[in-house]
Amino acid sequence: MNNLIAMFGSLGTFSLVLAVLCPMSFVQGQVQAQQSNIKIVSDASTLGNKAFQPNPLEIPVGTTVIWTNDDFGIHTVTDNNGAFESDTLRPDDTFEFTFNELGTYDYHCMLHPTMVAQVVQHTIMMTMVSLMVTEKT
Ligand SMILES: [Cu+2]
Repeated sequence: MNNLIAMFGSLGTFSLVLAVLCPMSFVQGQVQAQQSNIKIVSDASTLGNKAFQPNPLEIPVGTTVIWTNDDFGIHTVTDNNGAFESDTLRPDDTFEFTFNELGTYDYHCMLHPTMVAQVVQHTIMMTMVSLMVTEKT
């Protein structure tokens, strides 16, 4: 019986801690989710679908993605359907684009067409949840 009380006691504490921590980590997650990074890795021109990391990148709606050219060569970030297109990126150059429309974005490097990758927006359900949170804050 004492064990049971102790168990409920710690459960209560546990849920209290959860209740306090969850909204914070949820909001924190939202803030972090607003920006995401992709690297063009070293030797990218030979790496095909591993040239852009991470690939695929999954993001909630409204996220700004920042590409950084960590390679020694020059590259571009070019959407296959024209949604976005960088200038030529020299080493350490960056390019950013904010994704506001749900969908899957295939992109490549114009100078090395074998360099391909994908940015995927979350599902409609996830988008609705993130919109609700955004409106509240
Ligand atoms: Cu390239």
